[in-house]
Amino acid sequence: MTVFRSVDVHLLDLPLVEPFVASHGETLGRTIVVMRATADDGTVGWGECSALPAATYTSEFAAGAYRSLTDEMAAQLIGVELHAEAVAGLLADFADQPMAIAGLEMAVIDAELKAAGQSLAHWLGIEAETVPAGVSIGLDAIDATVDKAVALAADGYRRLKVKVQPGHDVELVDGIRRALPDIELQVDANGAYPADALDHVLTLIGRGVDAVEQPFAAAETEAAAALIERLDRANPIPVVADEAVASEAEAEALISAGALTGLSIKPARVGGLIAARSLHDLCVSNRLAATAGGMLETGLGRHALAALAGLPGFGLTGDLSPAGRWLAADPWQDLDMADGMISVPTGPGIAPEPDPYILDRYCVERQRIG
Ligand code: OSB
Ligand code: MG
Repeated sequence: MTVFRSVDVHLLDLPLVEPFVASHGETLGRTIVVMRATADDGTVGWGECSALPAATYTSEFAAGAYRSLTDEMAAQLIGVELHAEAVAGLLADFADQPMAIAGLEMAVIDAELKAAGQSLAHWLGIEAETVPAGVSIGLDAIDATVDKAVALAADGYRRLKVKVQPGHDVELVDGIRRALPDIELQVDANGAYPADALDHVLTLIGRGVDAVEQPFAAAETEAAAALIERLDRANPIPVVADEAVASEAEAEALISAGALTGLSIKPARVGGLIAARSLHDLCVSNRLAATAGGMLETGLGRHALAALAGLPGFGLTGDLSPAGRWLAADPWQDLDMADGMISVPTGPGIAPEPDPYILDRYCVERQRIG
């Protein structure tokens, strides 16, 4: 049990290496919330709320999460006997803000682990020392995207996840397949295809796609189920849900409807690392392909993701690139990548302490609660 005396919430504005473009919108800079929780005994834990700068992917966004965390949520953690497993329950009134909850829970987990001198990987029972590196590629002109795919494959990435949308798909997959016939290739539409585009999605898959992520909007359960049924005969690649699943209950409903055969597990989207671990277990017991999903995190969030991805049920390579794939500046140390593999972090807590100068330089607002 830990009692926290303060939470320092920071709103950062970090520069990106290149814009991140998906069918839901464009991210030009990485506004992101991080928080430091300080326990009565002086132990410190860091958490990240990975909500994007704008409410494009889900309804949460960084500046809104900052307000919510500083106005109400962080105060719930102060002065009470607490352990990480209790955080989600304590914040049940804020269940519509899973990314903000995930940030506070991460800070509590980090503090507990640092106090015990344990790594997140140890806490999760991870045996793997490395996990395969995968990388996401945003929407861009076809030629430029194919060039990027070739360059990233040369950097060692084992899997490419390329963003697609209607009119920006078959030619792109053909181009990548011509250049890289053997690479593990996933497409992610962020729900951009209308339900009646089923035949077109099947055509796209037939060009050499190994997994398809969220082809239809989150609510289009029947379209996803129809796609899975049609694939059964032809080429049963995983149909991976991302936006459609924020909780175990939603995952179970889609499993019953035959509407998912894979799941992108993002700790932020599902309310934290503990919920992410439960969803991983659900995937294992239902024989679903699981993949560790990224959210353009800082090195802190990427450290957490790299440990999580070491769980044995993650059979599909995740969005597991170093934070520097997207961020041009980052207060946290980055992941180590060599020969297409990412090292599972083994230091105490989730990640080493951030660089205070870089944190200061890119911090646009901060507030101490408690
Ligand atoms: O749809 O998977 C997505 C990033 C932010 C929001 C949604 C998505 C993504 C990615 C992962 O594609 C990119 C990454 O973190 O490397
Ligand atoms: Mg996705």
